[in-house]
Amino acid sequence: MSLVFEEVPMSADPNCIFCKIVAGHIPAKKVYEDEDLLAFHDIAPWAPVHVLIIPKRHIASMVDVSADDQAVLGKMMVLAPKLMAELGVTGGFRQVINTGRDGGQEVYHVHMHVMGGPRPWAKG
Ligand code: DGP
Repeated sequence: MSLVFEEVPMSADPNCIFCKIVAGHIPAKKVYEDEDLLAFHDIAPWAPVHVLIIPKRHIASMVDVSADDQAVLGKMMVLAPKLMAELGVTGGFRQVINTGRDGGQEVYHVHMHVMGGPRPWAKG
């Protein structure tokens, strides 16, 4: 007789602020949501329009991504220009992912900063 253990994916970290936003335990100004992604306005914007696009599944940083994450990371890239257009950004935008201490990452849940609006604004 063999025991079969169901694999439980590590999809949320109870200590992660972005997982709490995904779960609705912390409010955020959401601009997009589907089964894989959430996008919301950054609480401390560097640009006139500054949103964060995150995978709902907890991935601590870009050094933790695997081949299984390719589709969701691609969705984040494809969503960015659509969101900027919806938010009225017409002159272009920047996409930034900070990774690790030396990359300036403060929140350890993968997120893409998408920043647009009239310049000048700080490069961040
Ligand atoms: P980074 O340095 O790349 O880890 O950027 C983290 C960003 O997350 C930073 O620009 C501020 C933003 N942020 C941190 N906590 C919250 C929060 O509770 N709500 C929102 N909307 N943004 C947050």
